[in-house]
Formats: sequence, structure tokens, C-alpha cells
Amino acid sequence: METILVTGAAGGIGTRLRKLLKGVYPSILWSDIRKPDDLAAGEKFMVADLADMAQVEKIVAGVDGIVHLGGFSVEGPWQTILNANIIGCYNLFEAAYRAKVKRVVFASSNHAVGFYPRNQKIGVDLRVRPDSRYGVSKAFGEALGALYAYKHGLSVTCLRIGNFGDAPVDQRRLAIWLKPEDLVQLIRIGLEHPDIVFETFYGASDNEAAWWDNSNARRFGYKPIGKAEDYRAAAMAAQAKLGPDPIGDKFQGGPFCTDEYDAGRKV
Ligand code: 15L
Repeated sequence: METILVTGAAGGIGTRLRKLLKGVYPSILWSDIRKPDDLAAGEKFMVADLADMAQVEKIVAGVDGIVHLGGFSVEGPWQTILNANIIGCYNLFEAAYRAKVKRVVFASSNHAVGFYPRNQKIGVDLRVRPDSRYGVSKAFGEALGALYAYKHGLSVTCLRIGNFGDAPVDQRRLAIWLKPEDLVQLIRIGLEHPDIVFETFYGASDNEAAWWDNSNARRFGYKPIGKAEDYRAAAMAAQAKLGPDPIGDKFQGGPFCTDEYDAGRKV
């Protein structure tokens, strides 16, 4: 991979990756709907609104691989999710295909499967169970990835990211925490491993409390270094300050499940 495009450069993950991916690939083009405040000298950047195909075509031109972090990263109104994550994701894959990009790593989310209960360990070969419009958009992105992989030959890796950060911040995050350096490993597998056709990995570190079976990622050489248990005491202290959440505490997606929940209302 010579030239990489990373969308979502101004977001939390993108901002961190701008430091961690420095020097990993010869040329990295960063993009977002707005210019990051802390763009470093020498970082190549182009503004693009993912909902506008003409703008997306400009950023994908001439790249070998894409890390697609762009879009709206939490639950939002339908119109916001539709533009940023549904139309935006379609434009990204379609433009990548037209420009003969070889690989796409798609930042999916645990919220594509957030309505699985916490007492069930899940792998990647089961039906999606989104917990939000946001989660639906991530499931849609995974489906698009499969379409472009099997129909058009793009190598696509979907990362169902848990919670990205320096440490797990509560009890739920002890199960789903992703250390930034571990995300870099997963991205590099997606961009470089010779056998990727269409793969789904959980974006999680080596967490003892995990709800996810991430053996598919390990099959491709993933060796996470982060261990959520090292931070258990602090995470549980933070948890003690949160009130109980009878719905969110049952399901993997936590508060995304609680938000707007009214399953007791029969339709
Ligand atoms: C996500 O998908 C979000 O992008 C992030 O902001 C967190 O809410 C994370 O999931 C999580 O589940 O903790």
C-alpha cells in the first residue's frame, strides 16, 4: 500500500491515528467534512462531504487503500444518519470501486450487534441486531462492504469497534475496550494481509470480560496488547458513580439500547 486515504480525520479516532500512522505508509491523505484544528505541518488533507459523490470521487482518486472512519459516530436524527452514514458510506464504496481502489477498512461498530445480551458470547457469523439508527447504518456499511467485495473484488475488512481510548472508562468498557495501538494492528491487517476478501473483526483488545469471540482476527495474526483488566479498579469506581440502567445493563450496546426503548409498547 503506497497511498492511503483516511476519512474522519478530525474525529476522536482520526485525531489519534494521525499520530499513530505517521510513517507507516509512504503517503497518507486525510479527509473530513472540516479541517482538524491540530493538523500538523506535512499532513496532507482535503475537505470532503461524504454525502456529495463528486467530493468523494476527488478524495479517492489515486489511492490504493482506504480507512473509512468518516460519518456520524453516535445515535442521531434519521436525516443526519442518512446523509453521513448511509449515503456517505455508499458514495465511499462506489467511488472506491470506480477508482479501482484495492482495499477498504470500514469502521463499523459494536452497535451493529448491540441488542445481543451481555451473557451471550458472540462471534462474527450471526445476524446483526442493531441498537440504534446509528447501529443500522453500521450494519448497512458492512452489507455494502460484502457487496463490493464479492461482486467487484474489493478487499474489505469491517471492524466492529468497541470503545476506543487509553483506558476502559466503566464496566461495559471492560468488555469492549480497544487500545489505540491495537486498532492500528487491525487496520494494518485489513490493508496488508494477502488473504483478505471480506472479513469482520471485533475492534477490541485482549479483554478478559469480553462478550466477543475475536478468533477471526487472531486467525489473521492479530495479537492485541491492551488488557482491560489492568484498569478494572478505576473502571469499577467510575461505574459506581453511574446509576443502574435496567435496560442498558442487560445488553451489549448499553445506553444505545436504553435510548428511546419502549419494547413494552406492543405495536
Ligand atoms: C461507538 O460506536 C461510538 O462511536 C463511540 O462514541 C462509543 O459510544 C462506543 O461506540 C461505545 O459503545 O462505547
